[in-house]
Amino acid sequence: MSYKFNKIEKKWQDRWRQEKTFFVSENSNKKKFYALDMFPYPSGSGLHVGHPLGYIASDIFSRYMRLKGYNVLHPMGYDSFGLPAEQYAIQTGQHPALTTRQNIERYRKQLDKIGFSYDWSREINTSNPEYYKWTQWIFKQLFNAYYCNDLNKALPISNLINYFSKRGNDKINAECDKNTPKFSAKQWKNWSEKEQQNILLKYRLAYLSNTTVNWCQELGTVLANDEIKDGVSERGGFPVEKKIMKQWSMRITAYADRLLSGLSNLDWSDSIKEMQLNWIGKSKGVTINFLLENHNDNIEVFTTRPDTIFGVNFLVLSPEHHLVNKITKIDQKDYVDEYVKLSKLKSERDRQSNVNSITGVNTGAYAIHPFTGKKVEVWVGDYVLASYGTGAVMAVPCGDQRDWNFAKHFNIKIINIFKNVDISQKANEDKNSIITNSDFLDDLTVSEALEKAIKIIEKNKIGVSKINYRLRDAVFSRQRYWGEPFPIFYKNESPYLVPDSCVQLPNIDKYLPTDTGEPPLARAKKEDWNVFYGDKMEYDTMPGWAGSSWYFLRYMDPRNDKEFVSRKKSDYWGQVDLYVGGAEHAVGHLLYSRFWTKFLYDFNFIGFDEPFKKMINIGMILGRSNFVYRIKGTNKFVTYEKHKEYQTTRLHVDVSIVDKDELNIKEFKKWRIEFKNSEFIFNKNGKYICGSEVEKMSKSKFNTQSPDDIVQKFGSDTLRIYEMFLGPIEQFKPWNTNGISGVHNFLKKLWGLLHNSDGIFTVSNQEPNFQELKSLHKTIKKVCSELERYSFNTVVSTLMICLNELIDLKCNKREIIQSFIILLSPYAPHISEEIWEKLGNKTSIINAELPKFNEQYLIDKNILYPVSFNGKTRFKIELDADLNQKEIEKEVLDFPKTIKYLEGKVPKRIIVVPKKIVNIVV
Ligand code: ANZ
Repeated sequence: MSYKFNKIEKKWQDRWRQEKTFFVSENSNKKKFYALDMFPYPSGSGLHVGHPLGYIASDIFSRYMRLKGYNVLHPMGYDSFGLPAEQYAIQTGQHPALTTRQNIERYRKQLDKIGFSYDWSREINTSNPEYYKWTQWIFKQLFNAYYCNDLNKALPISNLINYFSKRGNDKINAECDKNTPKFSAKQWKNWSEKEQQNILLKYRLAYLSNTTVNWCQELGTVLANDEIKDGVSERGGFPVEKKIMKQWSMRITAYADRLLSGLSNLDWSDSIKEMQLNWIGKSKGVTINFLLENHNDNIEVFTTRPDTIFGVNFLVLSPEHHLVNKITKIDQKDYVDEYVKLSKLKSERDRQSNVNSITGVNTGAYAIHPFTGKKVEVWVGDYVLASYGTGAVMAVPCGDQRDWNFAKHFNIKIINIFKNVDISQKANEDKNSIITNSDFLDDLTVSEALEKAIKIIEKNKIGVSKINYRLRDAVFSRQRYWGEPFPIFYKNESPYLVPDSCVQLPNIDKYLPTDTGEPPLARAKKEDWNVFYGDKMEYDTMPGWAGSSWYFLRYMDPRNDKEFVSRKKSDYWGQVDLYVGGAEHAVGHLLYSRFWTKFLYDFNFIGFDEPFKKMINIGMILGRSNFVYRIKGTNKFVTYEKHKEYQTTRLHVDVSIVDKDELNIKEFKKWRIEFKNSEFIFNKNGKYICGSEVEKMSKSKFNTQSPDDIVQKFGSDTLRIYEMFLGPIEQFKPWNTNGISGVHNFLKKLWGLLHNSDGIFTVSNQEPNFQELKSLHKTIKKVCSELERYSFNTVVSTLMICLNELIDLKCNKREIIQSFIILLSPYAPHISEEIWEKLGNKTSIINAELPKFNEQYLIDKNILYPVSFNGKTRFKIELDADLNQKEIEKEVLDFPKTIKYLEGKVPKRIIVVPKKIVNIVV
């Protein structure tokens, strides 16, 4: 019987489903292990071979940990709110819930065919109200909380209300908006409900505030910075402008320090840690006050280099700074207004990266230098960001490149404070404009000078030391339909929490903004909402990262309708022990879920404050794309060899109609209606050869390979092994199927070893010999040590070597095969279950025990004897070191190669030098 993988795989997938083989429960006295994949967004195009790479790795590891005796939680679900389903709904009018459901079904079918050991009874889906009611619940907890800087944790907002009514906010050390006024208990009590609510919003961890956003009128929504390219929307190329809008935000900045310090305990790649570190961007510095000339206000700047204060030439305000309007002199007003207007059109990224196009304008106002008492000009420049520090800088051209560029551009005289001339090279070029002036810096190192500067500044009450973070509060509002509704209603323009458990997404007629520019949910009439309170419901929905910030907790207790997760279950499963997924979420999902975990920990809802202990970032599988070259303005295509002779446009062509780079012309004409009558310029062999390139595997590049085809042709065990065999899991690697038949042959050879020529399963019950045990134990040792360091690809070659050795030894002995199959089972679970059953086992191989490695078999007891004929060495033979002369002679004479070299002659003499050589004289 040949290896009928299709039949075997179906049989076991059915059996696993029927017997609920992968069901896990927390009622276990085994040690737990939690292996998690970054759950997919079920897109309309289904899975390609790149998607399951990480899933296969985590599945192998989960199965391995089960064999090691752990109780393993290995769940899967869907991150199913998001833009593609909504776009599709806008185009076709189909409800996104419907397309999402269809896509999920398709994904599930594809996943099921790959033989994953997921406990599907724990499946979750973020767009299901049963799930998102708990996302809303977490939002409510965040709304009802503030951050206490004394205890360094989140606390109930009711504590704060209590405190305000007793003592105002004078002594409270809590995170709050910059513009929070000081007030007394008496003031608090005299305020209206609305005024009190407004104050509380300045403290809540989920809060509503005026935020500067990138508004795109045509798309009717706010865009993230990375959705804007060169000042226009990436999608559609529409203008984007800065606009102040009321938006929900999350006060993640309160957690900045804990998000930083927590990194040190995580077993994550250095590059991801580094990205989080930079994103959080902790800077120690000072805020310094500059009095304005003839004005009551003063300008507060943030600097990390207070030691350079004697080098201040001028101050620069960001265009959005609240003083710009107030202090600008009449004759400068038109210029300043125009400048402020123009800078609104630029994204923050453009403002910071365009070092060559320096822009700015003088306000005509002056500030007073706190030490020298001299006048310094106040400028406006968009390289200063409103949202960082205080939105104002003291410009020190001889210390800071951007200030230097600014000064040079506007011809401002540069002060040099570095007495010993060590200033930037450019400054040296222009010595005439340099005035030397320093007080702090004489003979001190930078850190000594800094320390001294801070002391003097604080003593003179000119400024205070301050830690600043680059991290911003996270905008949590989207003007979209297909996301979680907020559990919020408005009364008298103040937001309040909906008391019921869930606000469901109402049905609406169109998934577009209203004519007046309100979000799609504003289309819902009162009766369309399942609950309705106050004057109106919140029309924004939550961003994509809401549901994914806590999903790993829901898997622990997915059907609990009383709590988001019971404390007992989250205590049992604890942190994710192994998290597998791409590196693209480094500062999004991975930061937000750390933040929510810390928050839930503060309120004692869970007992750990970091979600993912160990993480592996999988490298992308790249696709090989093919191209055709269309001669501009024609429907004629020229072969790759000649394309440079013409002006052409390069177009992706579906790799499935290309064979070894040769285009199938017939299929090409059928592929798209516009190519029906296309003409071709062929190469000298009359062929059309396509260009090629390795790039990201993607539907839009027509270079995807579906796992379904491979499963159909070779089976999923082959697919699983092959994906691992491609190379180290963390590396980017191109997909090619050249080696796949080699992997498939490996499984066929295994099948062949265990079936006789009549196709009957046969194993021997003989005791294994030393040689066989040595091969097995070497393999046990290597498979385990490689897996423990997540080297999934090298395990495959180890198993292949072992099988080849067993075949050479003609070993089909039960004891050896049984252990080998257990080692293989995480990679090739179907064939392993089949053989396991044939070996007479009654329960699934996942309940087997990992074979124990025995060092004794690796101690080399054997000797490799060179065997020569008439003094000429012909081959080597491995023999037990304990054999005596007679036994050695017999082993050598019986050996097939000896018989071959004797060519039927009888040896005249056999010389055996024990432990050295054998020489046969013929
Ligand atoms: C004077 C100075 C002298 C500065 C010098 C640097 C070097 P990090 O380390 O990133 O925190 N800065 C402050 N607020 C800013 C804003 N809103 N937009 C743009 N730049 C801003 O950088 C802090 C430094 O960046 C501050 O220290 C300030 O320039 C500038 F030799 O002040 B420094």
